[in-house]
Amino acid sequence: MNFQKLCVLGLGYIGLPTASTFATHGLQVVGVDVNPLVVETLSEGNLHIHEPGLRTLVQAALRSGNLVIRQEPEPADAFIIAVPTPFYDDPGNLQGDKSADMSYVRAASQSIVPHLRSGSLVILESTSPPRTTADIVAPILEQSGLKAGQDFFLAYSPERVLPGQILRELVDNARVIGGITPASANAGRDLYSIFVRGEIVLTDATTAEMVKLMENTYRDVNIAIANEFARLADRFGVDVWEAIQIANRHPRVRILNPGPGVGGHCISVDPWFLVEAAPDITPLIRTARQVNDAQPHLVLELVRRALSDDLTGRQVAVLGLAYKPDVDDLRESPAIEVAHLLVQNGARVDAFEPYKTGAVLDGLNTVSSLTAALEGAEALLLLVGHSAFRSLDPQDVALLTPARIVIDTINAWPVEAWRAAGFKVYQLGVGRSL
Ligand code: SAJ
Repeated sequence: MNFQKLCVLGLGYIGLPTASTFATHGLQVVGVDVNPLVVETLSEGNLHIHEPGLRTLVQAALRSGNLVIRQEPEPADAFIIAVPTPFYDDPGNLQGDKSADMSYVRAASQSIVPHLRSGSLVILESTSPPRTTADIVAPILEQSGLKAGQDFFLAYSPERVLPGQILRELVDNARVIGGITPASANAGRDLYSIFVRGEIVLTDATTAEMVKLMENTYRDVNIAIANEFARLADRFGVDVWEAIQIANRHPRVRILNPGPGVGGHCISVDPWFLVEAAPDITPLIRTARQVNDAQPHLVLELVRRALSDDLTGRQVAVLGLAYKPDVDDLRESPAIEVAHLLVQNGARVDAFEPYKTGAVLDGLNTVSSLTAALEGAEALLLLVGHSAFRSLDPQDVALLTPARIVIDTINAWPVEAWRAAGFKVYQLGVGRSL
């Protein structure tokens, strides 16, 4: 198939890089966002999100004239839906499960209906529960009078890029394209092969939906077992980090890292799509989510232990608020939850996030420098493995703070060096203070 004009609905972390990349590869692209503020910001060449290299790419796409930003879709040869599928705590669910909000996917599909033509291709990229493409998107698009798979092509293609690496991974990663018919999958391949250099794997739409959810659920469950090992190690006086390192010498064992919890908008969310779709057959996936969600409480208990069971009025320097190392993304961050829990339990928190020094967070005192976090602190709590924190010299830190207690939740700091600098070290998953 030959494509000249493409409409991308949703200009977030995925939609915007995708739209811009197609535009710089010669396609006429209409980038659509329902938020007038996003449309205005982008039209002026500014960005509402942060991703390395994205500003340059968007500006190049706009300058070439191939990318235009609009609030409404237009007729096109292909449409890509990349809108959010957020999750919310379902008050009707007594087990505390979460539910997906598919209203943006529905609304985006609806907005395409008047512009759909015979021979058009529609691709859903938003992470969605199994069968969304066939059971939700197809019936909406068929309100046009055209039949999915017969008159127009319809496929699901998940994004699998890592925040911080989006521009490179968008091009280099293997891409799965699941068509509701084989011809739909082929049409999807023709579109993405305009810029994708990774392997393009074709399958059916529901398999592609499952693949995406399975990838992130697999990771979540594996982090959960690491977190459970940390609890066991703590109880039995074992150093979980040492134990994992030894276990991982086994050729078929690859245990992940325990930590303060699982954050971000993908791994902490996607497993719920499977639980919600089939609650009766997903006890393991649900439990893994609960284990990972409980980690911030374990960190709270560790800090309590380090501060002799009394948090009231104690000043804690919280190092890192992002959901993972060397990104500025605070979404679903367990570090933020830990900081809140400390405050709720009476501690005075100075939180420092080097990648978002200006962040204003409800109920949290954020400071704009490491020095500000350290002065006056009684304990340092390391929550995120940012390179700037990993490379701290404990001798230098000792000069900047009265604190002589450090709590390392991610095994980033060499215990001996910190001890030599006069600190008492507590670690997540280590059954004794050193
Ligand atoms: N984490 C641990 N222990 C580990 C590894 C990670 O506690 O051993 C934590 C991190 O600190 C973080 C969370 O898990 O809070 C998730 O981080 P991540 O780096 O594993 O993944 P994401 O959410 O940044 O990106 C994932 C990727 N999926 C997989 O690696 C299977 C990415 O390829 C997907 O595109 C992305 O989710 C997505 O969009 O779904």
